[in-house]
Amino acid sequence: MKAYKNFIGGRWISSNSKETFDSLDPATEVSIGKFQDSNGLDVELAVEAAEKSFQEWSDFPAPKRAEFLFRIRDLLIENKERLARLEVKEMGKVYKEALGDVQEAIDIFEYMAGEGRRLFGFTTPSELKNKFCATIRRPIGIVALITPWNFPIAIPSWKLAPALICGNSVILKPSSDTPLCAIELVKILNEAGIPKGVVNLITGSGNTVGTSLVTHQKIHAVSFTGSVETGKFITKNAGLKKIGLELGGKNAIIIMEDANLELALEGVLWGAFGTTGQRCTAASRIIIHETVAKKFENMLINSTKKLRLGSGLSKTTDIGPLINRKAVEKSDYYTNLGLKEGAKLLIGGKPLSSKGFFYQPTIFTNVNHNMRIAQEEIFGPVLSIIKIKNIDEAIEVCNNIKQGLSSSIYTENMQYAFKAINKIDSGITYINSSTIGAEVHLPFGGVKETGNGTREAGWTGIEEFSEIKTIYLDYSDKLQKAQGITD
Ligand code: UN1
Repeated sequence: MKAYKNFIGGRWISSNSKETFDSLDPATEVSIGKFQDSNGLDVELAVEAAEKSFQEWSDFPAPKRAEFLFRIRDLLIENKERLARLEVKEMGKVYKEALGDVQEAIDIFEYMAGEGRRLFGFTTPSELKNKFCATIRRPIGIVALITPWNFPIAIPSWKLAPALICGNSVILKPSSDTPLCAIELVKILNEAGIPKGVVNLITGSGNTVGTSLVTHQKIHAVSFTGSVETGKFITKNAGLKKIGLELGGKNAIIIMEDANLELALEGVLWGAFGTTGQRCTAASRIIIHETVAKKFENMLINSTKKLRLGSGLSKTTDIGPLINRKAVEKSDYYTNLGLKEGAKLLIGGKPLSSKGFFYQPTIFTNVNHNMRIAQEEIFGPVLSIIKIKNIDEAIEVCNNIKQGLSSSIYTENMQYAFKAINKIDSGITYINSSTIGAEVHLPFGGVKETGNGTREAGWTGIEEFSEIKTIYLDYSDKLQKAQGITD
């Protein structure tokens, strides 16, 4: 069994702990490799390496840093199929979705490479004569990126690309469920010639490696995608670091009485069962007008029956496995809870008995919006249908959750659409499309417990990974005092 190493200061090295852990193929439960179960000492080494590299890297003009990012984009294109196959093996998502995941990485490196020739500050008039005011962007320093398993190439890339173009040095800690995807991504960054020590990768537990990164004095920013619980831990323990958080969602699709039901059906299947429900943006609640609910339920049951579970590498598979045994137990726990709470199970509700972490696509109806299955993030293929009487009730139910990442409404009515745009408490609202499929040049993130107000990707990704400096340049040759002070 191959043992993979950490990448520190441009070298592949073993952890000081001498311990390893396994990453399993979720479709077969077979280990795909051993990985370093790193400790605080490894974090120290990575911080030293990042510190050493920072000056040289941040001194490169940003358009020159961009050249590395364009090369990474090209290498990702060359390796797209290989990386997607690897991703299916380690994470389980179906091949076409894995290709999409790698494509998202390609897109963000391309976008952020373009930022190398922008990284805009602004100029604005001074209140005084012969004085010039402007802002510029500077890197933050050493930044820690802590990434999840559900987009094991795309999400590290969402963070790496802006962090690098802004001139930061980076320590990446990937999820212990998908360390190999991160290693292969970092190999590509290395092949593109990123200078030694600028990108470091440490595998290991959140408890040990994550905590060491979050609390380290020399690390000035942490970007994290994952659970609300860990997000709260980071907020409590990171001190005065700049923190970017992308946490959970309990996203809803609203279907109004005038909706194109065929179109809504496709959107629900894609949003609820795509990636086996394991996206922060996944739709886990359908909020539907009572007059079309019965008809839509029948359509949904018929289509769900046809979905085939299996290995993501098989062409006939619609739904891959969940990430691990715990995820299967969680989906099953919520199914049993839904039954206890009095919801009606329409279809699914069981793990498969075969090898692999498979769970049937599961749909509940007659769900009351206060039930725990309609309130808590399940991160599996378990969907709740809630009936409503009008648009105001739909929006109230939609907002009656702790988080607010994505949302969607199916309607032909402009007033309904604009009510959704203006009144739904979420970072993203789709009209006549599912809750998933965000594009990299637009801000990504959410409100309430989904985060702390930061947005990833697009221009906002630059804001996450840079500091603004304000410049006052006085060319009057005398001391001018602002705020009207004359002597
Ligand atoms: C996530 O699940 O954290 O919008 C990210 C989407 C994807 C990204 C999901 N582009 O569904």
